[in-house]
Amino acid sequence: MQVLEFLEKRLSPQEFNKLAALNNNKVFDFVTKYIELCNPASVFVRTDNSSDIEYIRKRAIELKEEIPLKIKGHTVHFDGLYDQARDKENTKFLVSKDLKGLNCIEREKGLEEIHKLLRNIMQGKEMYILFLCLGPPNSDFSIYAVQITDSSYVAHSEDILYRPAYKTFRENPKIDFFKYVHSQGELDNLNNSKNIDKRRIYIDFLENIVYSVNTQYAGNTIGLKKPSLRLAIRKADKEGWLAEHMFVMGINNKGRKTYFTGAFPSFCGKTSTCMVEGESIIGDDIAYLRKKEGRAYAVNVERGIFGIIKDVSPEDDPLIWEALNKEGEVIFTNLLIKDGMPFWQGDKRRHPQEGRNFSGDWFEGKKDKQGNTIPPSHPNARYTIRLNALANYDPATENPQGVLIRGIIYGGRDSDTWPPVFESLDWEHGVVTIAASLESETTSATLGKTGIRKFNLMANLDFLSIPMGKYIQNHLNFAQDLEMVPIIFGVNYFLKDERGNYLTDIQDKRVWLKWMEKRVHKELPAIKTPIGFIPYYEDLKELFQEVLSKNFPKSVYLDCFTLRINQNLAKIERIKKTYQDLKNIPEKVFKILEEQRERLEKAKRLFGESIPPEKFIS
Ligand code: SPV
Ligand code: MN
Repeated sequence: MQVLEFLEKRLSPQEFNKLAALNNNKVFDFVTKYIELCNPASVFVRTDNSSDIEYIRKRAIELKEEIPLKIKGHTVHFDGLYDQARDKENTKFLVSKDLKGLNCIEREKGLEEIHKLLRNIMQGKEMYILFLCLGPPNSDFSIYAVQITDSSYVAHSEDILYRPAYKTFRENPKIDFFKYVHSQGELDNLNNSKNIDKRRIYIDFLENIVYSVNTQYAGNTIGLKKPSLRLAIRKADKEGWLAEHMFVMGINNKGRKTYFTGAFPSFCGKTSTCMVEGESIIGDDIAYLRKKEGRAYAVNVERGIFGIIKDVSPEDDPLIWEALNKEGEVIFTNLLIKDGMPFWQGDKRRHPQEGRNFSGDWFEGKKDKQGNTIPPSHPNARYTIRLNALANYDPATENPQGVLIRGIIYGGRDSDTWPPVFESLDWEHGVVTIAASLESETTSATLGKTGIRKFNLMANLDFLSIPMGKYIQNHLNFAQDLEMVPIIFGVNYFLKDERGNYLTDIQDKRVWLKWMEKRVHKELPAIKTPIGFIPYYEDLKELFQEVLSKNFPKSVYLDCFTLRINQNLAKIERIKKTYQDLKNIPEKVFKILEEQRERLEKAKRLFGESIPPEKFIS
């Protein structure tokens, strides 16, 4: 057997035996191909054993991919100055026929390019091979994966974020799996990917492989994170389930726990929602949803969090703060380090004037080559922790059956249109006017102008790997044979008054969550408006008192929930235009948008452009 002979020659006896024990030809072929091509000096095969996991942690420090910090178990990793986020432009699907609306490259051409970049790229380096699982092990939700990488930081992060699966591979020699090949490429004197101009993330559906080269940022490199979401959306489309950019959380009410998922574009409060005090967290980023016996269930694909650290403070995020300040495994990325302590934007502490950050040695006023001031900590700086480091971790995360989903929340950054919380009229209305109409305003954390509204259906646009019409149709279909249909809600934490002041506080989301939980159980009435159901003042007043011990003035309620007709009409026009420009959008999308437009126009004729909730009480 040629492949095994090759592997025996290239690997040490110990590593070869680990691989050979899998008895899996698909694994042998895959790793052989990329050992031959990338040509590493050595290969390490990670089993589920703690000594193997420890080896990767140790290598990350030896190779200076991570620097140990003062608190035991804490390290920091820096990505290069120009490698601080997902590279959308260079993330492409390898296809034989262009998929309209998606960033594509002709498959043969893309494969040739990426294989050329990979040739000898690991010369002198160690290759790590990991066997992992997306979702809880031994679950019908789960997808298995093999990651090849030359970065010990990537391998270490994947251990924090995903469940190990070497044992499952060994027990199932015919196991099917997603495949990932990553290389940081040549490194500069700061240990950062040097050839950023040749940064590529190429996705090949035909083989279920994602290639990632000349980059270190986790959103580009960690195969099981966003690369896998793109492969999973495709698989879900074929098999009739949903792969979503969603958190999963339990909302508590006197001993009752009700599970919700929630989709928000980046920087819109997704992680901070599922981590609020008093509730429980299953996951903060990616969920798989399946139907079983007429009900919708979800699992978290991950077992850890790669969360934005900006604005994490003891007052606003006490649970994250606690997890980030105690002993235990934490990888901080792209913030400021001084005397072994991390500092970040919005941590509400006095900052040192100098230290080490993602630009190397940093000092106040340091500028990049373009003359822009380099901040001490990047707006997209992050922390990586295990979910079970959080006080509100929900052990149901590991349930292979998933959790029963009763509500789905969508939210974006919206200064003037949606109220802080509302409920769709029914599933299809929610899919079309909330999920598929999701927009978010740009922030200073992304390149370009701020305050520009960007369309982002289901907060999943960046990861869509099938045509948009098909994706929406799958959502419309999902509830068809459900007996217990989850209720779709919209939230907006960013609504402003006419003077530009936020109308709600950061903690108010805790009240919106409780309102949604009670609505799912039909315990509260609501006011029917043209865009959906909104809360009664009295109910919110009581909940504000109960949850936050806070008075909720009627004037604030009116500012928040007065229906802004013109803004809602303008939104429908924008969304209609977006979909009209695309092919094969289900007719139902236009029909439901049109019905909503008519309801809004009628209300405008009766009550004007700005309609307080009481006008809708019949
Ligand atoms: C996001 O941007 O949605 C993230 C971080 O969760 S990344 O891994 O970059 O996708
Ligand atoms: Mn995400």
